[in-house]
Amino acid sequence: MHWDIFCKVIDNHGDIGVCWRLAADLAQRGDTVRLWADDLTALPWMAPQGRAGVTPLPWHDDTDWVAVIPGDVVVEAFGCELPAAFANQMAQTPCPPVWLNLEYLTAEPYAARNHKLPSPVLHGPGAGLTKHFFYPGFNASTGGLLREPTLLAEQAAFERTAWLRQQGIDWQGERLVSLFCYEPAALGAWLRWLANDPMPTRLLVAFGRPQHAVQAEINGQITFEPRQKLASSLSISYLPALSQRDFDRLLWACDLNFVRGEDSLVRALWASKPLVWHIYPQHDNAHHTKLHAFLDAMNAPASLRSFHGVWNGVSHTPLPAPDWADWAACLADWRHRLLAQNDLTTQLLGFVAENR
Ligand code: TRH
Repeated sequence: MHWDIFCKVIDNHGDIGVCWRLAADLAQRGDTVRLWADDLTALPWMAPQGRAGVTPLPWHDDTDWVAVIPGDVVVEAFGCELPAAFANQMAQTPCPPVWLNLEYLTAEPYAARNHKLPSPVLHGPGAGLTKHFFYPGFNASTGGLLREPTLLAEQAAFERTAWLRQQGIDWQGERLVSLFCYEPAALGAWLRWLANDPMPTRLLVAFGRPQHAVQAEINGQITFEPRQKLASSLSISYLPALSQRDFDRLLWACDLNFVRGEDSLVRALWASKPLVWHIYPQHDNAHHTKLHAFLDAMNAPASLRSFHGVWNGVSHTPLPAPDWADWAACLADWRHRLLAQNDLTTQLLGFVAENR
């Protein structure tokens, strides 16, 4: 089948990150995809090799949509509105494409309630067609999570020492912690905790906002006591922008992953290591409810819940110490349950097959 996926980049890398993964997964399964995005600048580092079967295309206001014949399936990602001329083209096609609105990931109950709901288009562009909402999610009543058919085998064959060497990381067997976050209020407290822990840690800091946040803490605000312990307990490596493929491997290599947004969270779930999620903040604090729903779905133990509360600025108590064993058991158990549900791409393909 031929797919058209439309993506508007709001900020950060999650919108294009999710769309690219979906497009690449569809292509791996034999379909072809045109990925229309208003900002393609992340793809050269995120997917430097590209993917046979996926054609990234710029989505401009002045694109001549009348010249574009719609594919079999059209996905508008995260409620981005299709170009009016393209939607009208869809309505005029003798056998109109399946039209899907792929929503943001949440563990809140409305995802299951609204999953696959039809939305007839009564007027305006695309009038006469019906689009359907497709909700990714964490239980069998939702569309599931992206998980490529080859992911588990690649993970099983992964060799951490060799990969770290390839990245130029001089690993001496110390604990590895990845950091991909916005600007968490508790970052200073976490760096101090690591610096003062007797077990040596290497913090692998993702490029961009996490690096600026760490540098702001280190330069300006925190003092590590005693000084020697900084040298012996905490070392920091600043990473370049990795491809999505290597970003996955970073998560597999670490003993604890700090992730954010949507796509890195899902990848950290598959990595099956303890994780801490920095949720994308919303102005009205709607992310607080979303965070609690996520922790409930995970069956998070008390220490993981309170760590998340402080990390996300929802509570203002001191940052608790990680409970490594409890967190690892919780994540391993959740991954096991999540693997029992069909992945998002399989579910999308099933839905399209039923609705064409
Ligand atoms: O960048 P994000 O914060 O994206 C966010 C969320 O998607 C949020 O829900 C959305 O509303 C907002 O964008 C607009 O986090 P996320 O979702 O994890 O996306 C990061 C992507 O970048 C993911 O696909 C992994 C990829 N990545 C790499 O490929 N290499 C890297 O080195 C890093 C750090 C990330």
